[in-house]
Amino acid sequence: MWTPISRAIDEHDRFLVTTHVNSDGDGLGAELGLWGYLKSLGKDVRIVNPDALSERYAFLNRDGQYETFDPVAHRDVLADREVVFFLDFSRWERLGALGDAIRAEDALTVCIDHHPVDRGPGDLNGIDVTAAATGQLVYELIRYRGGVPDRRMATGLYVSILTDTGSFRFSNSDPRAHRVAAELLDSGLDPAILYENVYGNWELGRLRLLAAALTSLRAEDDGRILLLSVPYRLLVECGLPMSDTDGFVDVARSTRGAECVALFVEREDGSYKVSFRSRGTVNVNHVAGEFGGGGHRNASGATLDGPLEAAQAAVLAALRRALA
Ligand SMILES: [Mn+2]
Repeated sequence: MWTPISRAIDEHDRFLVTTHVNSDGDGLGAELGLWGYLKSLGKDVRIVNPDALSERYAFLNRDGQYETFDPVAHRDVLADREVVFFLDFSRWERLGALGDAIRAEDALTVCIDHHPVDRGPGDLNGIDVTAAATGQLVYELIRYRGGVPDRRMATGLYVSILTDTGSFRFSNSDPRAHRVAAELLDSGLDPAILYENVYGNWELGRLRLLAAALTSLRAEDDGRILLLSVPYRLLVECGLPMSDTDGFVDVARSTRGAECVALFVEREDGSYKVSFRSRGTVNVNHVAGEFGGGGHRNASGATLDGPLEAAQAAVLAALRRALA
């Protein structure tokens, strides 16, 4: 899988690295790892993302390397890139307007991802659905090429695995993920400090958002299905981006007897970003697919139109079918 991608690294000098909208710890961490590695080879590399870095992950941005796409400011940068790396997503739509700007140029596209997809979006695709995180795949690519991540790269790659395994609690926390994490710690990282940076650094407003989400709880079918919601006006009141609701769905999922959970977060336009979680063999990747979304078997997402009542009714019906 790595041979053609490795060759593309050798044969080119100007790279762009990007991840999906609503960037998460895996996408951002994988970017930091790959960015650092390409720089260590003397390459010209930029990270340009479709939206701004969440305050939560500011600790990854010590070198100010994360740029937010601006169609005017980045026109020349995009025009002279030879290779664009897509990290942690497999659908062009997940790039928003940045996707159109990349399509308008003729750079080679390389996708590295672990989401299930029929056909990868890149000219080259390094897709492995058995990998716990995209950052783990970036690590394996670096090792394949004989490289060893330095502490800065290792920080990103460790955060990728930490966040996509739910702090080594999900079923993807397999021996391979643990082995890679252990090798990353060998570069001198302190796992307690990284954990504090990611999970011990909540703003007070985020606690208020969680409180609102929990207050909105609807328990259906004897608690086998849990629905939660966060209204847009509350995000505005708390001054926090939608990404600060990441993880709320996992809080609900820890309830005994809960087999599927759906969190509805309202966007400015009145549509809802819905995050799904399930246990065991209940497949919420299929459920998200019914609404044009996707993800993994036990964690997925989709967008639905409002109002909330109608969106929840549609999702409830789909979850009941998935449970049946
Ligand atoms: Mn991921």
